[in-house]
Amino acid sequence: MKVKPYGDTLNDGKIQVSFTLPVERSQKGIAAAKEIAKQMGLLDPVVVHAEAIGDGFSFYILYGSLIHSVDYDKIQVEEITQKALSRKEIETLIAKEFDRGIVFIGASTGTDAHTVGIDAIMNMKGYAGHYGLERYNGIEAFNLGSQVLNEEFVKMAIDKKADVLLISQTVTQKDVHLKNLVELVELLEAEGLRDKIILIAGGARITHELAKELGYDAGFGPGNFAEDVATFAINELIERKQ
Ligand code: B12
Repeated sequence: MKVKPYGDTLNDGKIQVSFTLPVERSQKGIAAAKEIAKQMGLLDPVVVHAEAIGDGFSFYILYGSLIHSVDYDKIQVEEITQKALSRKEIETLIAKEFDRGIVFIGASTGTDAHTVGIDAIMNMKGYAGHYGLERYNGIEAFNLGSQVLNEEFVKMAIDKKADVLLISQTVTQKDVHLKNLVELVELLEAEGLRDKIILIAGGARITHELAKELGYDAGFGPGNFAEDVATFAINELIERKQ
């Protein structure tokens, strides 16, 4: 099945795009923005907003009809399909399967100062009505905060005998998140820990597919909560016990 975006009537291809150009706001800038939209595959682009944003830069919003479509049947994604258990179900499962607390250590690592994502997953009060891991019986959750160096993180994992490591990455400028995530995998491998630990990444631009590519067991983006992560991690621990 071929699909393309639509705005008014199905398959009209109508989309909105916005971008910044390193030129003054001017008629020439507007014409350049239109030309770029055409090269992107937009028919009849219209510039609906053009604004100067400081010396030598301008911002544009355009509408147009996209000529491209995709074959939806051919799209394949790697995703976590298991349905999240409730907090109570997870607590019962831990009590049944383990005679000890399960240790989760989390942090926003490297230079990343964004804490809201990892707090959403770990903190007692949780996020959007979903309690965080600190609230769960049977889980010992250690949230190390932000800007934690990978070396410190690994040391903590060893000291606390972590079962699960949670890494949050938000800043993606110059792909710094990729470098940082890969470095952690390499450090864990060097310590002989990688296979003994469940390694999970999360953040606004993290997908399960990307996380797997980088050597993680799973990745969680927006719309996921503590119970999604705990369900995955506890089921994975049970599977590895067998
Ligand atoms: C708040 C914020 C800040 C605050 C952070 C305060 C704090 N204590 O966290 C401050 C002001 C410090 C900040 C600084 C910067 N920020 Co900022 N920030 C934001 C903002 C507005 C909100 C992020 C947020 O809190 N989202 C809410 C949480 C709940 O969502 P989330 O992180 O996606 O988390 C969910 C999931 O992803 C997942 N999840 C997240 N982590 C994890 C981890 C695991 C293990 C799991 C399982 C799941 C999981 O679960 C959560 C719940 O569903 C965003 C813009 C936006 N609206 O998103 C920009 C944004 C992230 N920031 C950005 C930038 C560029 C910066 C700065 C570099 C700006 C600068 N030039 O100084 C600095 C970086 C500082 C640094 N060294 O990291 C950019 C990033 C762009 C990019 N592609 O890299 C954004 C997108 C803004 C933008 N449009 O430009 N920022």
